[in-house]
Amino acid sequence: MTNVISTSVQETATLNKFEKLKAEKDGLAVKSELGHFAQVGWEAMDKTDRDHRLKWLGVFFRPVTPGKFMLRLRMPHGLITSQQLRLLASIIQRYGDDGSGDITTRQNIQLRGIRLEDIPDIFEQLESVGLTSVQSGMDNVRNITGSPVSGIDAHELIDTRDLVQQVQDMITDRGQGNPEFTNLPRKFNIAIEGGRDNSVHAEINDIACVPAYRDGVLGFNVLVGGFFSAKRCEAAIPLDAWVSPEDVVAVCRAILEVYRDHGLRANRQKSRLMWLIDDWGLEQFRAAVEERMGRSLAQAAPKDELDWDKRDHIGVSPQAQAGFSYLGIHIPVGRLYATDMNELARLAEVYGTGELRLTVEQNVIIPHIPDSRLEACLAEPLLSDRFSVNPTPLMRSLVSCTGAQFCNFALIETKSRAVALVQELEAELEIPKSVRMHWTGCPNSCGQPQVADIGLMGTKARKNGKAVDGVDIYMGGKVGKDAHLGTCVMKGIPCEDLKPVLTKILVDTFGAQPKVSA
Ligand code: SRM
Ligand code: SF4
Repeated sequence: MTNVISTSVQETATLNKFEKLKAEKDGLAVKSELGHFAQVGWEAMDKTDRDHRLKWLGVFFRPVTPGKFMLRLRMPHGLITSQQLRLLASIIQRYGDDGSGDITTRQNIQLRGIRLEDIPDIFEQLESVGLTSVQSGMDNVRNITGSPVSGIDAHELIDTRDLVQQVQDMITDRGQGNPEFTNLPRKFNIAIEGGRDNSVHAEINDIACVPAYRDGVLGFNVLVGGFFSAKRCEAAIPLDAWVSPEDVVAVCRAILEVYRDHGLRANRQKSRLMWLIDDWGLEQFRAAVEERMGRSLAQAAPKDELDWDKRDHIGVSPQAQAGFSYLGIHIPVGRLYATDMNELARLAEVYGTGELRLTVEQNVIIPHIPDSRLEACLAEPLLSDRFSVNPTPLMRSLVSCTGAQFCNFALIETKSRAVALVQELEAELEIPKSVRMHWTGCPNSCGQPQVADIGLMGTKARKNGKAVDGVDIYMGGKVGKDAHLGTCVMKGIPCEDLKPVLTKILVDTFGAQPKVSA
């Protein structure tokens, strides 16, 4: 497969390990070798193909669980049908206790326990229901996010579902894999928001399109360069450009091409888009984007329309369509098993139209429930025995990255610890309103601690002269309108000492009170 990156970039950059492996062979090339890998097995196959290139197909070797791969799908806009969800359930079901799924912080699903020899068959099945996992890892564009209530939100400005699909189709050549965009300098995030409440955390994406009126016409202001990394975190900055919905695909393409051909490649710590913008200055960057588009960009509208607090969509909400509601179901830290997926699919079919949506808070929404069917739906055992539509204040907003259970970068276990600690805190405290706690197992910040009311980032702390599991604590993250990033307020708190520290924060800052025992 040809690699379209210009040779001059390859020649001039000091090639680090990742640039070398991409230059030697495009990641997508492994698509035609899956049969061979299945034959030789994961232990004998080429290590670079196994550990790195397979990620171009969304297949992740997990050093923590060797031989049991993770499959990261693409779920544009977080939209999924009951048929698709049932297929995902059937895929993990065959792996027994090893099989599970996680809803990710990008409205997406990752499957666990996958055997390499099953991948060709799984890919065929995914294709048959219109799903793909292509280009979901390494130096590719991640799942493209959009408001989870697009098309059903009475206050929505632009229905972005089609646009997000079009951008994904452009980047992945309709899910077949597109070598034009498989050798970016680094990962890349895109969000397209059409609602008023900034449901997608626009500010933490490399490209964010946010709704804005220009001369009375509704389109998008374009923000660029938002990202988190271990070394640096930045909110996106205005490109000072406004585009109509028809130009969204073109502007995304132009920015990606500029980034692909000019992004910094020598040092992976300095390869995200913002580093290029720093290097060139915004004016030069904007001019390069215009050149790629072959026309000048309109100046940004003076203000955008992100003027609401962020909603979490949990529980029942009326839809734009009279007589219908959507139901937000809380999935603790996004973890799903095959039985959960099948039950959620069943609920979507019985009470809705078979459609489901995923949120960046790792939850599920079932839309299109006739109001006359709500009572019966709410009485379903799944919503009392397993999940909730009215969770407790801390549990409601709990988000967590994968952590040590499956991720080799993790410095601590996150998901199970996050749930256990919330249960302990809620047993002792009355908490007047939801507090958004985000856990992330290492400084890569997949769990977005910087957007949280209280963010917890895994680290190694010292206690009695020994290294123990610990966290750095972030506070002050603001989401929705006027979003800004929180900052680190405490460092190196041992996890075993965390409960009293969080209790004090919840009491001092969030109005929590000790529960009066009966
Ligand atoms: Fe992430 C790498 C999981 C969202 C920043 N991320 C990883 C890897 C692939 C590392 C690895 O190979 O083990 C993790 C896979 C662990 C596993 O087995 O699940 C991983 N990231 C995740 C997910 C699953 C966390 C979650 O539990 O939800 C999210 C998947 C999203 C998706 O569907 O594609 C996830 N990662 C994020 C986000 C949040 C976001 O996009 O809003 C960020 C911060 C935003 C950003 O990227 O700017 C994020 N992940 C990173 C980074 C740091 C990037 C950097 O520029 O340095 C890495 C490390 C890297 O790329 O070198 C990373
Ligand atoms: Fe893994 Fe770290 Fe990302 Fe958590 S934040 S999923 S531990 S890379």
